Amino acid sequence: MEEKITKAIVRNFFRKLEDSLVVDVAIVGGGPSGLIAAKELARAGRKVAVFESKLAPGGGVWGGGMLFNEIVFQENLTSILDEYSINHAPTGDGYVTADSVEVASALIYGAVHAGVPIFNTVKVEDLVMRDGKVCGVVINWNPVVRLDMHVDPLVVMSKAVLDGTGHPSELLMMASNKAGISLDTPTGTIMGEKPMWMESGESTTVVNTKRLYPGLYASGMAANNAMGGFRMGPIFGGMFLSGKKVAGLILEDIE
Ligand code: 48H
Repeated sequence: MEEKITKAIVRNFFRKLEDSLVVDVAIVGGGPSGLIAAKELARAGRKVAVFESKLAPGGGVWGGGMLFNEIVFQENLTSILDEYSINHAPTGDGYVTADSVEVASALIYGAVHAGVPIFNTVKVEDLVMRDGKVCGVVINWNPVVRLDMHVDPLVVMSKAVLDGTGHPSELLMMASNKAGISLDTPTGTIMGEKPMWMESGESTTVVNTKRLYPGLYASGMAANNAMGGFRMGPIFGGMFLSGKKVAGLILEDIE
């Protein structure tokens, strides 16, 4: 029995990995915007893989507000929650609340069930760039990176790469600092996230969601950090809309 169980896991994991070495879209970060984009792109028939450095995808959803595990959405966006069969309760003043554990697990299930492999505990540590375009990601086990082990990474090639890494916008940082390229921001560099202003942050998250360089897109807080948007705390409508928007932009570009 021991041999069968081990063989089953090894075979199927490597089948999944080998099948994901060349994809249409490599999504980096399994936060809400990345997971929503993943499901949308897979539903549109694209080959997608998500790379998430933590053991549990879901990003900043799980913790709700200050570890109170509820998050808030605009009442006019409940159709997206309904799409994922997420329960929600009206606050009576234009918003709804949802259990953050239910939201995180629904988004993860939504992506995986749509056919997207999520490689958890895998950190993207670099980009592949060729002829003025981002065309892949460099991956390693996160524990290897955290333990500072001197281990060379592997590579996944893709037509598009999404930086869904949240506040630090890690991939855009790499592109800007390491490759020295000019991003499509007013300064050509990462402008830096601004302080809390919920209303502005919610709307600019969607506006800021865009292609920043050929082959390289940003969603959610990564897009806000790049474009100098305000933060918005534990309201997630903007993150959901950002994931949907970036999926549409990528689809248009890689058609
Ligand atoms: C692999 C990586 C890497 C890497 C990071 O932060 P997230 O939840 O992402 P968003 O932008 O979809 O959602 C933001 C939201 O959760 C939030 O923080 C809000 C609304 N904040 C408002 C406020 O005021 O603070 O998820 C990003 C994910 C995480 O799971 C990281 O572990 C992962 O990306 N990640 N994965 N390789 N190099 N870097």
